Amino acid sequence: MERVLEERFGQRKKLELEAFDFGRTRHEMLEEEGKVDNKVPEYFGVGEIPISHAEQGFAIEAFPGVIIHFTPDLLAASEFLIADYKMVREPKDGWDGKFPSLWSIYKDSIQLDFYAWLLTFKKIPIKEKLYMGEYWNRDRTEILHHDFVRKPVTIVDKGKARAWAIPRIERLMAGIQVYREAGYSEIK
Ligand SMILES: [Mn+2]
Repeated sequence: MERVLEERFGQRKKLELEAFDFGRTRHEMLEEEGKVDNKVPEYFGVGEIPISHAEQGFAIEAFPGVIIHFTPDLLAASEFLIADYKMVREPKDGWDGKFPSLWSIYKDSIQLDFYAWLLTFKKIPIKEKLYMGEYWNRDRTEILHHDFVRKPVTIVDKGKARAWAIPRIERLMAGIQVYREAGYSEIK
């Protein structure tokens, strides 16, 4: 069931990220750069972020019997901050020197609020989220632009993320129940 949940939650991310492998590799590179002095690369312009967790996986029993796996790009626990690298690819028609703000792209994303809520189970009280974006050209050969946005994560945001998760998990568990009643012992 853990695996099923993982896949379900992973699906949103897969849909969001068209070039999964590219993003993955770039994330790994950024993680390596971050390890050099435990700081975020300077070119993002975010100032000093004391990284406490880089790409650390968490498994949290968020509801009875429901374990959720997730891996934030980075945490700065001393600043109560969660951060996420984003790779934005140039659209077909190009940007023409006008880059959309990172916030305009991710303002409706629930991902970091949801992670922030999950981290309360680990006694890491997140109060802020930070998106750091690289804007790549269409061919993915160069970075044309950087942008970042830092926003508060309130108790209300975390509550909304929790509320967002509940019907999804219920639907999933109801689906699993149907399979069980039909006599399947395991879902493949
Ligand atoms: Mn990321």
